Amino acid sequence: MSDLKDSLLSQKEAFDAALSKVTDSAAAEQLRVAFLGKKGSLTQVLRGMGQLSAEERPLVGKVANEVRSHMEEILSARISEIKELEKSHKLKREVIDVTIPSSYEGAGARHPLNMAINEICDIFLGLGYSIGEGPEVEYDKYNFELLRIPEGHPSRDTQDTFYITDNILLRTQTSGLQIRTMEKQKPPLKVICPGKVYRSDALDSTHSPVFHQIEGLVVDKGVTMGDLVGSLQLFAKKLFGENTKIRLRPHHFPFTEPSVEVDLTCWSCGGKGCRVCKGEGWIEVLGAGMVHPEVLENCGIDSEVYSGFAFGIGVERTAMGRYGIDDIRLLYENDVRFLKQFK
Ligand code: 2U9
Repeated sequence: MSDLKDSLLSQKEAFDAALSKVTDSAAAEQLRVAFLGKKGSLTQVLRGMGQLSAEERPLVGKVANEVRSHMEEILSARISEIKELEKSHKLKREVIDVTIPSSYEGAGARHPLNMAINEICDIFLGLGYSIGEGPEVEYDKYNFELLRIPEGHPSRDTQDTFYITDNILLRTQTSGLQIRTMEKQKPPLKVICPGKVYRSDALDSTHSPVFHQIEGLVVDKGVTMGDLVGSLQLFAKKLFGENTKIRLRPHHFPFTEPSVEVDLTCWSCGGKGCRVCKGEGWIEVLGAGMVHPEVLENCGIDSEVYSGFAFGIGVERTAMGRYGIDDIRLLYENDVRFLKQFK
């Protein structure tokens, strides 16, 4: 009996000594398991009680209970102390010095291309158009076929593009979106589609293999070239000022007939001729035309009943004119010294 009692007391001493070295929660838990756990050393000692006589058992049991309660109490007191200490260390570690000078560089600015897109879209929203957006990865059918640009057509060369498979490509124009709109909705239709387009062009001061377009489409009964000219005239005045005039030159696009290229009076000299317009007085900004009847029919629209006009605006060119940028590459380099100027 006295052996067991001695073991219990030496367990207590060993526990007290070990506890005095415990400084964190993990070590406290280890200690609990080592002494009080199922396989802990105190538990092992208590197993020996089965061999004691009926008289001895309550006496040793009393000591055993005292030792166990003692261990549990001082361990839980130590754990509370450690928790408090850990909390105060954490608070000290995470303290934020609000007096340290900030590395904040100020709010960013909208990119000039997005500024131009927003400005142009706002004008057409004001004219009752809705805005459509669609996939940059497009089927050949939507990018070329339904727009009267079959395989082998020379205009596929000028729009040489990046193919993903034989019939899936990076769109060269946003027109696929207008086709999808016509397939889904019956006229009257008035949409503009802004977005990125891709062509296999080398990068220089005026060309980029990725650029932005805004294409517009209006389809209704009795839409005429006069409506197209009036709409573009209004657009030019809103974007570049009341004195801006437009000039139409005959052109060819497979998807419109007749087709035109549209020049605006130079935003720099107002038409007199200067360095910006290379002495011309005019700057080419967009292309347009009456939607080819076959394109309407390709989308299930009766070309005997409906007609429409379409136009395409090069966003880079417009932004460069609007904000006086002389090299397209500046728009893609993301140099903050350049971008900061548009705040
Ligand atoms: C449908 C039918 C016709 C869209 C049009 C142009 C003329 C045009 C250029 C402007 C500068 C491309 O970004 S650019 O290089 N675009 O000249 N785009 S008419 O005609 C359509 C569109 C959709 C269903």
